[in-house]
Amino acid sequence: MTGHIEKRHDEVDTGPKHRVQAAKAFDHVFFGLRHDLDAFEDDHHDKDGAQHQNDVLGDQAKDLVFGHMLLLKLLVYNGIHLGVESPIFKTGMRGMARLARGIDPCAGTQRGWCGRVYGRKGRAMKLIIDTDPGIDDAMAIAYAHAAPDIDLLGLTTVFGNTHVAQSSRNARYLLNLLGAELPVATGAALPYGAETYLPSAYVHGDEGFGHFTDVPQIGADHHLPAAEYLVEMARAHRGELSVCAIGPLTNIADAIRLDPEFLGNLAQLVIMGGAVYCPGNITAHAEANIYHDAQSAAEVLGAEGNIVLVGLDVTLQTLYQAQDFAALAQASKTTGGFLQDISRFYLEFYQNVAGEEGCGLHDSTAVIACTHPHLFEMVETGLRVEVKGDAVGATRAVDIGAKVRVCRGIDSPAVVDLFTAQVASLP
Ligand SMILES: [Ca+2]
Repeated sequence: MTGHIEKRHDEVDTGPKHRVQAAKAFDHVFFGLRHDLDAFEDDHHDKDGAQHQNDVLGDQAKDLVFGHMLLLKLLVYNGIHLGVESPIFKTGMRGMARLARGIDPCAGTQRGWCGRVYGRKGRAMKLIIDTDPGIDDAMAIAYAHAAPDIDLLGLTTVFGNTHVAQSSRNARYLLNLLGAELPVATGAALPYGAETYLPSAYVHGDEGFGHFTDVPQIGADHHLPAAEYLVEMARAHRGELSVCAIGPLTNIADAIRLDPEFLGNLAQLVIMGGAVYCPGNITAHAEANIYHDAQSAAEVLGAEGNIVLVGLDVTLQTLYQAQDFAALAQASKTTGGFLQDISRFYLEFYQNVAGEEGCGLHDSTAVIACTHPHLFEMVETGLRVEVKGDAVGATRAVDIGAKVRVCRGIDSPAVVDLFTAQVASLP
């Protein structure tokens, strides 16, 4: 086939007959590829329908797609010469354009030839993000929306970077910007047992989105409170739903308080929080998400379940710099442009307080850990969360209690590249 295509290129002729032939050749290979990928997918599902690990399937599928890319590249190259017009051809072209820019050609493809295998949403990981948007939350949500291996089902909001009402308003605004019609269920306004809460406005701005403070109210919240929504969704998608918590853990603890089976019903709970083998960021001992509701964190991390902790041990190794945001805004005018705008405040904070040229991709790293655990080195350990005293919010490895997988190492260039590739594919 390859030789045939190369020969076609040698005989290049822009007449209508050749255009039709080239379009047919392209469609022929395209449908052949689709057939192969379908067979591949079917072969990689257990007889009982259980899905293999997404990361394994994703990597193998990606290899397969890349194997076909050489052939497709020749077709596309010839198609350009011949002026082929075909909707399928154009879908392939977008993938090729991404490849030419060094970006995963499947990035953001939800339908179409490579999305079919690498991102068919029906078989992608079902995910709910519990969030307090928040600048790096906005980045993480944009990533989850873009990633073809994630089926984002909804958001639950919590106090944290801002008050919970603003978390929900910001979440709805962001989803509207992304063109994602998803439920937003509002959760806890206060840490467990607390009567007041004061957000750290110096990190994420007065209302969560940096200098952008007149965020419009768009849409309405889901009728269920966050914890009830989480419990219902975990029951409805028993064993299939992942939850990624990227704010204080109050909603997650509330869900466990409502339904002791909640964690057991989840495929996994991935938490951005903690600093097990490194210093904290809000105090010398504590990471902010854990610190803001240490009691809830202690209950969640002490419970039996499939829990992954993505803390400062790894997230501070994934710095995202001003030039990264600029490149993102260049590739993705609406989403990348928005993230660049709101990140200015965040980058100033990192510069002024930490002396860092760039911000940690905290929340996005946790979302990436849901689908790409092979990019992390994890240790299994019990955890104790200090709930009072000077070290409140500290997360310490202990030999007793329920086991949590703590991320201790990370392939940070791969995580940063993945984030960029997916978000850059958005409008
Ligand atoms: Ca957050």
